[in-house]
Parts: sequence; structure tokens; C-alpha cells
Amino acid sequence: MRTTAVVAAYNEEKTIGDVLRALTSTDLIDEVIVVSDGSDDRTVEICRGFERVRTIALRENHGKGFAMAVGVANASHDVLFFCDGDMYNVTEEHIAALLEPVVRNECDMNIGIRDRGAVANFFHLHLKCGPVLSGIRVMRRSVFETVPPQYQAHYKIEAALNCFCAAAGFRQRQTIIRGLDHVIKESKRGLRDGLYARWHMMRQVFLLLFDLYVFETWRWTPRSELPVAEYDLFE
Ligand SMILES: Nc1nc2c(ncn2[C@@H]2O[C@H](COP(=O)(O)OP(=O)(O)OP(=O)(O)O)[C@@H](O)[C@H]2O)c(=O)[nH]1
Ligand SMILES: [Mg+2]
Repeated sequence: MRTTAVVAAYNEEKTIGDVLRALTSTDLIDEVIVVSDGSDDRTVEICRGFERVRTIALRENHGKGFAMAVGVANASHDVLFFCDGDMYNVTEEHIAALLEPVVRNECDMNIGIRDRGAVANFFHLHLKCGPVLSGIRVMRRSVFETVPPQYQAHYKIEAALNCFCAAAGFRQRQTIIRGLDHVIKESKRGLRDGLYARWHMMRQVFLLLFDLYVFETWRWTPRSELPVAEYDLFE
């Protein structure tokens, strides 16, 4: 069973190189696609420096979920390995730990949870304090396709994947990944803009959960199409 890695990246020039080195230096991944979403730093240039990476450069910013959907539409394989462009310390062991349960058909989606220490892990995994929004996760294409386009937008995508995967009867699993880390918004954009972006992210996730669990509008909202984006595909 072959695997495509899809990396959504918006202005990740500091970390994208390390992520791509990890993804391209393992035989576990057969294809790597980066979708840069109107980045105006050196993200696209760095990605294009990797021979084994297909770089899709969207001309305008459409948000993370849209970029992931573009990546999936261009993916050649059935197993999808999503990884954020701002992660660091991704190793082959991490990749194997996430991929293998899906490839062995033990689950349909495996979500990578960064190790936060025993107490925080317990709260996060067992007491379900807040939605699991991790951007490093593996799934079959059919799982991604359970999410209607209106719920793929921006930061809704991860929470939507959890909900629709479960609703469709697919099997989910969470795997604790030790040593993995990522850059938070406040470090990337500065405190003020970072907090503003975080508020937007939490708002989107909250509205999605409210919509799904209170209004359940997804039952009657017609399946809208994703907007069409112009992009350059560098191969
Ligand atoms: N393609 C695309 N990717 C995005 C966009 N916004 C964020 N991303 C990517 O999505 C990943 C996660 O984004 P972050 O903003 O760091 O969100 P997070 O990691 O969930 O939250 P933090 O705790 O703030 O780090 C990174 O790889 C970003 O580059 C966007 O508008 N378009
Ligand atoms: Mg981050």
C-alpha cells in the first residue's frame, strides 16, 4: 500500500526544510506534496529545492483545510500522511508509528499526539478536554472524503475529520509521539498577531462543533463545492 504525504504550509521557511528532509529520506513515504498557500516568504523556493517533492503554490491564501484538500486532489496514493509544515524533530520512527496501524488495517485514521507528559496526556486522551486538533495524522483517502467541503475550511478540518470519521463508522486511533514538537503561532507571528490568529482558530473550531452537535446543519446543508484556486504546480 503506497503513501502520499501532504504538507500544508503558510510561511514556514524556518521549518519546512527539516520536515521535507524527514519525509523524503524514508522509504515509508512514496510521494510528498507541499501546498503553499500564498506564502510570501521563501517556503516555495525551499520546497522546490527538493527533487522528490511536488510543490503546489496557490497564488492566494485559502486557509489550511483548503490547502489540504488541494493536496489530496493531487495525491496519487490511497494512504495520506498529513504533516504540518511547522513541525520539527520528525523521525522515521514517528512516521512508522503513525503509518503502520493504517497500513496494517488496524484503523482507518491514526492521529499523532505530541507527548505532553503523563498528566497532560491523560487529560487530553482520556478526559477529552477539548478537541484533538493535531495536524500530524494518517488516514485513508476515503476518511478525508467523509468531510463535506464546507467543513474542510481553514482550521475546521481536523475537528471535522474526527467527527465525520466517527460518524461514518471508520476506526480512529491516537498515538503518542515522543520528541516531536512544533512552532506555535505566537512565536511565528509575534504575541499580538499570534494571539489574534489563535482566537480565530479556536472560534472556527468552536463554531464547527456547535454546528455539528447543536444545529447539525450538515444534515441538510447542500454539499457546496470548494472554491476554485489558481495554482502553480512545480514538478
Ligand atoms: N496551506 C496553509 N497552511 C496553513 C495556513 N495556516 C496555517 N497553515 C499551516 O498549518 C499548520 C499548522 O498551523 P498553525 O497555525 O501552527 O496551527 P497549530 O499548529 O494547530 O497551532 P499552534 O499551537 O498555534 O501552533 C502549519 O504547517 C501552517 O503552515 C493557511 O492559511 N494555509
Ligand atoms: Mg503550529
